[in-house]
Formats: sequence, structure tokens, C-alpha cells
Amino acid sequence: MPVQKQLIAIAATMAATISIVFSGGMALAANGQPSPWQLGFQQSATPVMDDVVWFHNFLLYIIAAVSAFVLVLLVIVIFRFNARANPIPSKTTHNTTIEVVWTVVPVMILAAIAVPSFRLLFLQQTIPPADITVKATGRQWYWNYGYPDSKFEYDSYMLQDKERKADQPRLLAVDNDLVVPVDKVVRVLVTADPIGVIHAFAVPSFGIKIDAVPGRLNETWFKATREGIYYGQCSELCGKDHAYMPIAVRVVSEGEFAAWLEQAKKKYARDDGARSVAAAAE
Ligand SMILES: [Cu+2]
Repeated sequence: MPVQKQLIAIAATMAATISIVFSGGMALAANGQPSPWQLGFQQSATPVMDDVVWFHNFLLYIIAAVSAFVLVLLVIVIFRFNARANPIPSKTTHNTTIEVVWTVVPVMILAAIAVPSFRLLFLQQTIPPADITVKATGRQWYWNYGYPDSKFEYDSYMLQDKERKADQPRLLAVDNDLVVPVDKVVRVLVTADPIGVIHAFAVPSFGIKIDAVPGRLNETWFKATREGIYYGQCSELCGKDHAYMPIAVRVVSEGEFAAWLEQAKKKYARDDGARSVAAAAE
């Protein structure tokens, strides 16, 4: 019975594929970076991203219910009201009740979506009093990070394969991370080289993505609730090395941050903006 064997083989392949996809999806626990066969978002590390994940799941339930309902209606129409099953077509027209229902119910669904949607938008857009401010400047093609309160800045380049340690992810790890303290509100000022192009600063685990525009200062914020390294990428097509200017944010304890800040002030002392000015003048 070759047909049966074929069917069994197909079923087995499908089951194997599904289990691989789901086991991989379940294994998405990798902190702050994508994982193979990942389903859904990267793990959230901020209150904003928690809400993004919640809103995403909420919408998923709504669209699944709407799609299933429309599918049921279609199936009913196809089988019950086709020409063969229904030789004498009904001339029914207008039904006030159903017209009210199909107007009011979608309005209620949209209102149910709008309320949490606007709440999330306001949460993202309203920057709470910041504990620390950092500035991210998109350049061709790397990021420059500044700590305006401490008056220093430094460049952050992607690590090439030969520079990378075994545990550092390819195309994401950088030489100098953006370092911030855990459980603190970090305001991020985002801009691009004044003589450059548009980039975008995005870190999926933090739920932030904002354009870096030459001559314009955008701002966003995050409050990381767990220590670790969180990766993002430039998210605006910016040129030939667009794919090679990743963002790495290292979230550390308050003590570690203070220690890092002290040594960074000395290490990057000469980069107190002089280079930006020089680069702009070139
Ligand atoms: Cu870019």
C-alpha cells in the first residue's frame, strides 16, 4: 500500500517539522538576542516591552476570533446558499437588527483595541524623569554613544568573525557596548551624523525603535529590569553596511555601572565631542 506509506511519511515529516519549530520556539529563552527557530518576540526586558507583548497577544486572540467567525459564515454561504442547494433564491432584503449588530459590534471591537493601544502609545511617548541620559548617534556605519552628563563619548563597531569570542553572537556583538544600570530610567537621545544618512536605533527586548535623523534629536526611553546584554540593529536602510552596525546594550548593577563610568571617563576623556565637531566640519 504505497499510498498509505506515503501518507504516513508525510504525516511524520509534518509532525517532526512542527515539533522542531515549537521546541525551537520554546527555546527562545536566549536573553536579549534572537534564537534559531524562534517564534514570537524576543524575551521582554522592560515594562514597555511587557505591554507590547501583552497587546500583541491580545490582538492575536481578536483577529483569530474574527477570522474564524468570517470563515464559518463563508462556509455556511458556500454550502447552504449555493445555486444547487438553493434553486429558488430568496429575495430577502434589509434586516434592521442584523444591520445594527454588524455596525455596533465592529465599533466595540475597535474601541476595545483602541484603549490599550493608546495607553501603550502614551507609555512609550511620555518619557518619565530620567535617572541617566545617553546619546546614540548613527554614523556610516557604526554607532557612537555619548554620556552627556559625564561629558564623554565613544564609538561602537561590530566585531568581525576573527575578533569575536565563541559566546558572542555573529553580526550582533560589538567592541564597545552601550552600558546602563539596571532598574533605572534611561533616556536615549537619538540622532545621526549631521552630514550622514538616516539610521534607526532599535532594541527588540526593550520595545524601542526610533529614527536617527541628521540634524534632529529624537528621544525614547527604557527601564531594563534584568541584567544582561541586549542586542538590536540599525532599522532604517542606511547604506552598504546597514546590516553591520548592530547595537549592544549591557545592563549592569548600579555598583558595576558606577565603576564602569569612572574608568570610561578616563578612557574616553579625549572624545568629549571634539571628534563630532571635527567630523561635521570635514
Ligand atoms: Cu544605519
